[in-house]
Amino acid sequence: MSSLSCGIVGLPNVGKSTIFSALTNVAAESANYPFTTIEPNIAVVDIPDDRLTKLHTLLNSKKNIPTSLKFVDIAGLVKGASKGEGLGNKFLASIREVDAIAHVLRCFEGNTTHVLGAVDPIRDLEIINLELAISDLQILEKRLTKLEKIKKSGDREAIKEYEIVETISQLLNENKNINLKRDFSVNDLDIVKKLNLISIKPTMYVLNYGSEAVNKEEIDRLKDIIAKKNGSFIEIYGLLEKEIKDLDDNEKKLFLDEYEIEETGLKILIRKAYSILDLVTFYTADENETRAWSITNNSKAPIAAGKIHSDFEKGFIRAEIIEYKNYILFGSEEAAKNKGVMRSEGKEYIIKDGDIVHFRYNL
Ligand SMILES: Nc1nc2c(ncn2[C@@H]2O[C@H](COP(=O)(O)OP(=O)(O)OP(=O)(O)O)[C@@H](O)[C@H]2O)c(=O)[nH]1
Ligand SMILES: [Mg+2]
Repeated sequence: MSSLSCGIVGLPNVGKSTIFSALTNVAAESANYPFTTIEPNIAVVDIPDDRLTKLHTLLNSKKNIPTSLKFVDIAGLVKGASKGEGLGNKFLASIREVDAIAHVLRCFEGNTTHVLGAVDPIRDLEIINLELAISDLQILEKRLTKLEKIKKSGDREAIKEYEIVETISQLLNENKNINLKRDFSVNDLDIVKKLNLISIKPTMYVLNYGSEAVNKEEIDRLKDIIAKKNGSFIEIYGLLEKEIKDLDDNEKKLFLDEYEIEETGLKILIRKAYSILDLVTFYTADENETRAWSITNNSKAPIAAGKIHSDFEKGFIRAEIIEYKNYILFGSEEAAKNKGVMRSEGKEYIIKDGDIVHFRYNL
């Protein structure tokens, strides 16, 4: 099963590769000059999961397999990227391939060169979003030209898609954000998704702090602007986290306490990624293997079975479900079953976060 991917995006020299190295076990080159990164750095990270650890300890199974998230550290975009400036098209193509975007904003002062002179995260945010929108508009314009020809023949699907493409173009041209649930019916969503636009990818802003912080009023204004866009953000100290990464837990804690950081950037980012991608985790567990699986929220049981093996989806009979808290409370599948808290669910059942699932299927 391939992992979902999160692209690290932003202007050059804002600390993207530093954050990438802090979050993953892969070292990426970071240096005080723009365009240090050209080819994307890629790392797959196991998702830390306390529930999985507990289940594994309880069952003492041979294998313990967490889910994973792929991070892609993409080269910096500059003004004009959508017109090819600074290898922009190549970098935009990398962004188009990821499932979610972590948009890094430099919120630290200091000697690090800023491609635009002064540090100004609000300006930076608008520049990047404008480039992403223009890049999408170019795709939409090409599509409109093509659809115009097809729809002359009265092709219903082309007419429908034309309407959708026009709606999105208008929103982007007016610098409005696109809200899939608000702007489109469920039936239209497939058409929208096929366009593979960057502007509709789940996005989080990453406020990247350093020891020399940008002033608080500026940060508050930035947060207001993100809120107005219905966006979400996380706050991390990229460089600090990279530097303390290899310390032992006690030493690490001292540093984190000093900066009043309660949780590592990795955990914060993963939680946010799960929320913007609208994912939940379910588990399979036996003496052989305890394993976590991520799945889109509101998925039905056969879809979950299909995550494990496509044959399980085809041959799905039922799913036996124990809620996490009951599994831990009674200590085993057998005990939970005897206490009557194992439920048998059919193909309409919607998998809940934390379900421990035993699929029954016919091959
Ligand atoms: N003072 C300070 N410098 C930082 C911080 N985070 C990153 N830097 C420095 O900023 C410079 C650029 O960092 P990178 O991680 O290479 O930035 P990038 O966004 O990947 O840059 P490109 O790959 O060129 O687009 C490096 O010299 C880092 O050490 C920080 O919090 N404080
Ligand atoms: Mg870089």
